[in-house]
Amino acid sequence: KEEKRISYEDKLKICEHSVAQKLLHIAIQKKSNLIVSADVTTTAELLKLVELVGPHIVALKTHIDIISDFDSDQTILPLKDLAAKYNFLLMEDRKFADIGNTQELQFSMGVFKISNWADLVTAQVIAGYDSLDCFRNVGVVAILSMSSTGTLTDMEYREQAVKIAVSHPNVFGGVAQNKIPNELLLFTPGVNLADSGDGKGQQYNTPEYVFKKLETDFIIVGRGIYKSDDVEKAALNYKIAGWNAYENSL
Ligand code: S5P
Repeated sequence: KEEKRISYEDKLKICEHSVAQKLLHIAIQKKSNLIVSADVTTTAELLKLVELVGPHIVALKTHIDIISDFDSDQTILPLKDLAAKYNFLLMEDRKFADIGNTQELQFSMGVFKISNWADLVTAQVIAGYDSLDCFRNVGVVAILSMSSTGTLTDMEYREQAVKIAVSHPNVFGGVAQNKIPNELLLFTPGVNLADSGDGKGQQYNTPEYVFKKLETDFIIVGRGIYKSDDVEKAALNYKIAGWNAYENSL
């Protein structure tokens, strides 16, 4: 059954999770649905990127384990300051995929101590409903389907994954390349205005496509922005493209 695309204002009424509420308020305030994927590998590159894109984004998505010189004082403290200064959330794309006890350790221990700073995290649902119980005080975005060629997230998997996502109180959204129920926020990576793929299995769509066809709520853009010659201009372009695509899809 086709569900009608609804506005961020209407989503505020049905997405009750506190992190969903924060993201939606920021989106409306900043007129942005852009999440930058900061897949750079040093603290200096990360902080420089954030200074440029911070004003234009609702959240910064990190893969904190690719930062070669990670240090919680040097990396996380300034990142948190920038998040407060520019009003965006920190999304750690850890894609947890283990039993609850192991995920609990990966979430709060080790060098990254993700639970100390992330507002939201991504998690696979492959280990089942109970595996997600450990993510307290954080919002979980469930990986429901993937953007890469040959992904195993077929329709049967997606249906089961969505059941977990809508019923688990820690989960407020999903990463997917397809429509998902309105009570979840939809995050769509694999967005690029210039390329259709990266030669390594990634597949790209345009903002226009993902808002109109998938009714997405947030676009996730990595190389389209951080590899650009003018990073700030690229972020602004994607922000405007994303916002126009959202408005056109209403
Ligand atoms: O299905 C997915 C899920 C995710 S979270 N496909 C993805 O590409 N991602 C992530 O989005 C991926 O890990 C990367 O950090 C980002 C896409 O980066 P880009 O450079 O291809 O835009």
